[in-house]
Amino acid sequence: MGHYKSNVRDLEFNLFEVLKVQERLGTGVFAQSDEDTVRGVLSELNALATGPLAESFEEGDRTPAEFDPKTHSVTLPEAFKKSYQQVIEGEWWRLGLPDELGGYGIPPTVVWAAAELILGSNPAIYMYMAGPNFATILWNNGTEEQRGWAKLMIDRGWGATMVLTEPDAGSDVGAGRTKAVRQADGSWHIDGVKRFITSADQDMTENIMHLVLARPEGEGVETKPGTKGLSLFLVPKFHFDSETGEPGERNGAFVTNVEHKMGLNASATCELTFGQHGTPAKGWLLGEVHDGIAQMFQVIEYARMMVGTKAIGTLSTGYLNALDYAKERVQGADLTKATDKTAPRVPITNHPDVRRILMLQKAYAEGLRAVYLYTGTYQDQVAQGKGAGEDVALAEAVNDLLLPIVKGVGSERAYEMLTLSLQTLGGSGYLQDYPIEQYIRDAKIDSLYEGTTAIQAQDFFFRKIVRNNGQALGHLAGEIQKSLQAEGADERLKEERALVAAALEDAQGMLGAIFGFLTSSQEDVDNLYKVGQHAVTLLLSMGDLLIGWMLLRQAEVALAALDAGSSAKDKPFYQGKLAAARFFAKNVLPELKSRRKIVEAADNSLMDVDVAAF
Ligand code: ST9
Ligand code: FAD
Repeated sequence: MGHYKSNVRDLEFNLFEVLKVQERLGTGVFAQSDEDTVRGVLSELNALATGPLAESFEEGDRTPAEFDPKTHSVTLPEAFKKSYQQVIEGEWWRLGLPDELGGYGIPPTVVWAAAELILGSNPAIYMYMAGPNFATILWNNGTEEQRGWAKLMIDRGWGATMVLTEPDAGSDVGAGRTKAVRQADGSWHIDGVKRFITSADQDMTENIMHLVLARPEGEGVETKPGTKGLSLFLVPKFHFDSETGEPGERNGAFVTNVEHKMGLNASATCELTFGQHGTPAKGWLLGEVHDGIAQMFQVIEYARMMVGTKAIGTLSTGYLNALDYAKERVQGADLTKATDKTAPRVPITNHPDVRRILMLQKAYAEGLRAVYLYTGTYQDQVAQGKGAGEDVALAEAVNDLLLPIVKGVGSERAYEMLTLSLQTLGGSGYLQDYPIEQYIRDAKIDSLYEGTTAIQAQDFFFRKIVRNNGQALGHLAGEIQKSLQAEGADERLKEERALVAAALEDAQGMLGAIFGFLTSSQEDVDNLYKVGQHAVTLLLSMGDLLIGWMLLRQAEVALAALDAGSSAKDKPFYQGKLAAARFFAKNVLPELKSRRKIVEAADNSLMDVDVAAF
């Protein structure tokens, strides 16, 4: 038995019973797919994920990627490579491609549901599958010749990387010093050292296309500071025949170190050095335009959604492993019989505190899954609207608003809840006999890469709310209000509905206070520090509000299904939906009130503390 416990029933519940993805299938850009295709995709991929993909999860951890400094090469464990080959041979990477590049015309909601299965069972495999997906960046932004390279990347199964970070440029990408100098043949020589680059070498693909941010300089090039001065260059590991893709000479981009990490050990995290080992690192400007950061953000937006989905998928399997254990583990007497030393010993699921931590894990795992899939519905709208030539500005803005929640809240809560998954197993959870300690180590990275939580929170407030004039947020609040006030709403959920309404009010109050700090910063610039102090609280609170709302919507669907007479198999599933919504509304949402009070009472005493006093 592999470690991975998927939840296809919940994926299908979200897709078909709550979000009604079937209404979009078979229409417009999704004309190729129908409900059977989608159920088939999930069921086939589930078999692969719980079987062959999960199989090498542990070995990838215990036998990490190996680095040979003499050849600048990385070798991965055999079992891991076998798992990777199976997902490649099954052509699962096609799921994320547009039709014209050989995709299946499946809505993004479904693609993300499918992605959860790979990301939950063996996330490093997903990371190495970047080639075809990143080829779409060349396809969408490249010259005619570069669009041909995109096809080669897909047809020949190349790997790909996103290369931003440098030793002195992490969150602050604009501090990057790697430079690019134009050559007479139109190519560029890249020079510099990048660090922490995922998949920068491996022994599974014939070539790797690095998507590199560097600062162009030289005659006729205007050198600008910050992110706006960066351009995106295509730097292959091997030069290749532009027509056939046949690899030729080695290019001068060499892996010069592989990091020893806390987790996600099968995913090679590399230092990548350009042009400093006797061979020039030749790159080609993407699309022949100096618009690197905007182009790279097309990759980053995808990767942020992926990281959130990875965290949430890991939490889900962590919870389900903990649940299985708890049902079997017998320890102690029922609390009501605790004084009777001869009372029968009971499964730990009888203990109120074990129930508390299990229900908290369940509510967050299922609530966050609902949030990422809900985000996917806006990506569906964007794809469908673009296909029909419609204005998709609002759907794009709502998707943009939700991304830091999926990524920032997903990663923070998943890590927090996974510690409760471990706690459920008692001392056994601390052992490598169970997968949870690895889940925790593998999931910690999710709040760090693709922008730390602090960066997500600032992105959420400054860019996605303030710069958008609150339009996307207004739409979302309107959707919540609308569903809370819907006619004929089930009276049995009245209390939960009131708690979600109160949470919405508290979240809006919190936002109002933070917005006030921003406005007053025009008179006293230090008030910006108050925004900075509380941005993460705002992000996490908005996340809790969305989770509470999603769980309530699910409970409404579940109640209707129970009323209609659900099967014996489905009954506990729907009852579980009700229980999670009730628990979350009563035990988590009221916390927003005190968080709001804290934010409203913000001062800058924290900023006045001398660093020496910390
Ligand atoms: C990393 C990689 O960490 C981790 C692992 C990757 C693995 C990849 C594997 C993928 C696998 C795929 C497989 C597919 C398989 C499919 C199978 C299917 C089943 N949104 O605010 P300003 C742009 S990588 C959009 O002034 P600063 C925008 O152009 C490293 N665009 O920024 C803007 O201009 P304008 C990740 C945005 O103060 C311009 O930037 N590193 C956004 O100069 C300037 O904006 C990070 O994430 C946005 N949200 O710089 C860095 N924001 O305003 C984190 C900005 O005119 N740091 N732009 O529109 C940040 O994000 C900083 O906030 C900063 C600040 C760098 C943007
Ligand atoms: P720093 O930016 O130094 O941050 C340190 C702390 O300060 C954090 O808590 C941060 O939140 C906080 N902080 C920094 N600036 C601010 C601010 N302005 N406001 C508030 N708080 C702030 N990069 C790539 O380019 N490609 C990859 O493929 C890639 N893969 C990675 C894989 C792994 C395993 C790791 C560990 C990293 C990877 N990265 C990659 C780099 C990753 O994106 C960065 O580590 C991340 O963006 C944070 O940068 P940093 O590590 O330099 O931290």
